[in-house]
Amino acid sequence: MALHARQILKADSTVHPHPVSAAPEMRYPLIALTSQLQAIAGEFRNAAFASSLGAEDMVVTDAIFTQDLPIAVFTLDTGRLPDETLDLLQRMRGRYSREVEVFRPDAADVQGYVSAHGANAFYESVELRKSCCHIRKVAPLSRALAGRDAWVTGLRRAQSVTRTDLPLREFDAAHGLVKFNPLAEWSEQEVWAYVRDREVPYNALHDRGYPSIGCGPCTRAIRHGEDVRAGRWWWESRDRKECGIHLSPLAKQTGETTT
Ligand code: ADX
Ligand code: SF4
Repeated sequence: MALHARQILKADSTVHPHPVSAAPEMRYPLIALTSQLQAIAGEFRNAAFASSLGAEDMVVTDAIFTQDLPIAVFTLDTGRLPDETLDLLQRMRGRYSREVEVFRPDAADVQGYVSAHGANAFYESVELRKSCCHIRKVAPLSRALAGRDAWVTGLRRAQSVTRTDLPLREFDAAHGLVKFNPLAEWSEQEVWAYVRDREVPYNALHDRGYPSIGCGPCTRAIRHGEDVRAGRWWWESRDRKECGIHLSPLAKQTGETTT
């Protein structure tokens, strides 16, 4: 199955995000997204979408829930999520008839880390940061994907220097599953055009300078002109800012996270 979003419906990311006269499908590739999700659900009986509850992921969730596609939606509650993210999860219950499944870290692993290093030891070194992410995100993700035959993300190429080669479909060797990134080609403007048009609920932090949102202690607002992921793990260098849930096959061999 070939997924070529721009061949199905061409949308120009340079178009103003909210032109009153343009039809929605001219401002974001809705038909392409719908076709991709339907194709995934048709090919895989047990696919799941991983949602961080960020704006991109609200787009994909809205498309899955409103079309009632047989793709499960889950989130990883690390135990360090901002209140605004938990509030969004609550608001979604009033909006959609389907539930977001929540996976949490192993309590003993969290306790072990906190006793050995301290609750906020992730500021001290990249190793301690990655091991916190491993316990709170990577291990719960493996549990969330157990028994699945494909998974879907809300990753976009334009988000980061580590994501510029992101394919629409790839094989995730780390989990032994096909992985889909249906928003790979979407621009930030297209994401927001969808959210505004369809009045999709979104995280209140997005209106306070947080384009990318992860755990509370590891996310800050960005300043004018900074890149969209500048507020994630801001004390680390740009090419390292990944939590380890998106591990490329090459990276698996070398033990590094890349995308
Ligand atoms: S991260 O690796 O830096 O944390 P980012 O926040 O950009 O990732 O999100 C990229 C994609 O990873 C999301 O679109 C989503 O598919 C997945 N993801 C990230 N965080 C979570 C989470 N807490 N729960 C579920 N999926 C997540
Ligand atoms: Fe831990 Fe920060 Fe990673 Fe969250 S983002 S799991 S708090 S290191």
